Amino acid sequence: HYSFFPGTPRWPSNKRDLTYAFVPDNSLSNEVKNVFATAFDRWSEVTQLTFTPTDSFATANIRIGFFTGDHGDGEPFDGVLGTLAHAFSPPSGRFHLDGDENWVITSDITTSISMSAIDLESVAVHEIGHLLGLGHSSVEESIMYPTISSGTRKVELTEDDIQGIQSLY
Ligand code: TQI
Ligand code: ZN
Ligand code: ZN
Repeated sequence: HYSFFPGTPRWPSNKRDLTYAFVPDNSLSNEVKNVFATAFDRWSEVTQLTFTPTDSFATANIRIGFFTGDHGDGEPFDGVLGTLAHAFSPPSGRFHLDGDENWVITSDITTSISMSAIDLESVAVHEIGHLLGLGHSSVEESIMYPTISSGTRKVELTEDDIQGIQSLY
């Protein structure tokens, strides 16, 4: 079953159109940016929320960046595997990914990826759930389940994820 963070933080009802920016903007390919756009779409399809990219990271609601090791927020990354990414509950909008991971991009669900490779979209869909206020779920098939088997791609929201987000928004 789905869960929320303590106190059930969420984006306020007058803030359902959210913007996101990549920091630093010039270092990411359009292919990578498209993966995030697709991941955001999966959540906007089942809610009233919209997600729009912006170049102005000073005003963006959600800030996405790749960092390695200690990057100044007290939650250092740890090199290959271990922690892959972290996102903070609303209205923080901080979404950091571990630049040391072997990130892969594939749209092909049948492609098996090597053991140390991490499917970027799978992690993005999970972390966006956290950015929106979802905690972890006890349903193993759900996006918000706290572990994923290595070499797995999991990007489709389950009924549990949808019920969770629809009870928040
Ligand atoms: N990062 C953890 C996560 O996002 C960070 C974390 C630990 C956390 N405990 C938390 C976040 C409690 C919110 C609340 O869950 S991770 C997966 C999964 C991670 C793990 O790098 O371990 C995914 C990031 F589910 F596959 F294990 C993304 Cl998809
Ligand atoms: Zn961080
Ligand atoms: Zn998580």
